[in-house]
Amino acid sequence: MASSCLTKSKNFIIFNLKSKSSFTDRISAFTNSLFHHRLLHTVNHTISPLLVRKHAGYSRVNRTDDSHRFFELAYVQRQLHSTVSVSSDVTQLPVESPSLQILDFPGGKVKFTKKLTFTSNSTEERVHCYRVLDDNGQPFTDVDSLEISKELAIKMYTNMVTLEVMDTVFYESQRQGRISFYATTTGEEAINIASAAALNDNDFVFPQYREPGVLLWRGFTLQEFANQLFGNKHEYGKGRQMPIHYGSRKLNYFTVASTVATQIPHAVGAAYSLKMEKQDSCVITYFGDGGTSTADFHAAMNFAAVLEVPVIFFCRNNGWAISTPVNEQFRSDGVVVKGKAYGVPSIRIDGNDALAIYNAVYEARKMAIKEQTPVLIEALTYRAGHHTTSDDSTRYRSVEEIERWRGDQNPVKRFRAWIESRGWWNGVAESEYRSSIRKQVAQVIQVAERVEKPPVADMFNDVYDVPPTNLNEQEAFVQKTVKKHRQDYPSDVPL
Ligand SMILES: Cc1ncc(C[n+]2csc(CCOP(=O)(O)OP(=O)(O)O)c2C)c(N)n1
Repeated sequence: MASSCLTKSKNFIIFNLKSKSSFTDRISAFTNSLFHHRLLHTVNHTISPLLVRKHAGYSRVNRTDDSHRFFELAYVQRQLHSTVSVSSDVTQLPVESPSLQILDFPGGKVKFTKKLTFTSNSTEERVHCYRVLDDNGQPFTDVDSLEISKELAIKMYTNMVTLEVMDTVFYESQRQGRISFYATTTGEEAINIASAAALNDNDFVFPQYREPGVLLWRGFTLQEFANQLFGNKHEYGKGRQMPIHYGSRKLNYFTVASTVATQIPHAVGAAYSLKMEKQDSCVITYFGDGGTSTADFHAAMNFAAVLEVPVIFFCRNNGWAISTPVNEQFRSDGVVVKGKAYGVPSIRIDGNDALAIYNAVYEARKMAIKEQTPVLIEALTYRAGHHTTSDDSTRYRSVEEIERWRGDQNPVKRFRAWIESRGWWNGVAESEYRSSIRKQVAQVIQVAERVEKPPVADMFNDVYDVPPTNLNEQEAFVQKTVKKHRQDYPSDVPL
């Protein structure tokens, strides 16, 4: 009986190695027949090396199918062994063992299917967007349970207004030729301020470049912003970077690098160190929809998921990456679905609703720290300003589109409507506050403008402990050239 079954098994294997039909189904049918003959244990010990040997012969013929088939063979082999070891009475086994319906893969169990179906490239219904306030600033859901105090709400609102005013005045100063460059956060004020409000000051921030409001919330002064924009000697980067590349060691805000996405893997590394040190804090990194088209985003998401680090990936999906609209950026349902692919809990939120942002970041932070997990937030918003002062966005999108977002969807107006409906704010407070901030911003510009620039020598220090000779030579050359042509160089830059 045993030898006839062995012959049968050999024939079966040879047949299947030649056959183009589903190998797995045939293996399944074969093992079922073994159960039937009650000789599984005898065959099992003999069949394993046989399967592998036969397979080795096959692999020389067809390398592409090789790994597939090897996996199937090894799998069946393991299943046969485990079945025998589990039960001493094979008559008790069902005809179709459940273990043969499931692939016990190292990454988790997977059910087999007989259907040849590809996963869809799109979802019928897009992932829903969480919101708390409607377009008119009225509750879309239960606001009271969020327990937002009057003090917090006013602080959030006034910071949003400060950001708005700052943007307007600094933008104008660039147009007047007083600073070389600027980028506004127009349309993304709620993202900036409400996300910052939901964090703790000991959480680390790895920004892209459109999040100065997070610094503002943490106490970066208007003067500090202006010093950076004017690149004067009080600026922490010593005038080596373009305007808007803010940073503050004191406020746990890493200096803007503007490389769109390099901050994302850096954030994961920092979160990993927080995990190792068992800190009660997390990391947040901000990036635009354009940033998700880089390899850095994908590598960072995967690392974060596998290492289980407390990092919040905050994607400001503002519809545009300079002149590239999101529908030319990706074919997926935005960014939120990418979280699932990497095994990262994810949510899509209304990026123009301050309360939705606050609540989502607050909960994400709790999850990140308590469960030591990354979280992805996709905030749907709109870049209502030009990309930067080097851009004219009306060249690639309609004025009507911009106006619609500046009007109906304006996050500052929406939040104001809500605090006014609570009786916490009014028109008088509004105009007093705006005019006071406008004066303050004008004042810091005047101060920053008059402060001397960092010396030329600062271009050459802070990198090497002992500068290499070529750098010394370059510095000597610059000094000589500037001295020789003093009239061609700014007088407020000392040597
Ligand atoms: C690595 C890299 N590639 C390209 C650029 C040029 N660049 C600067 S901003 C930008 C668009 C980024 O768009 P997005 O990430 O959506 O952010 P948004 O400006 O819309 O806030 C590009 C391509 C860059 N700075 N760095």
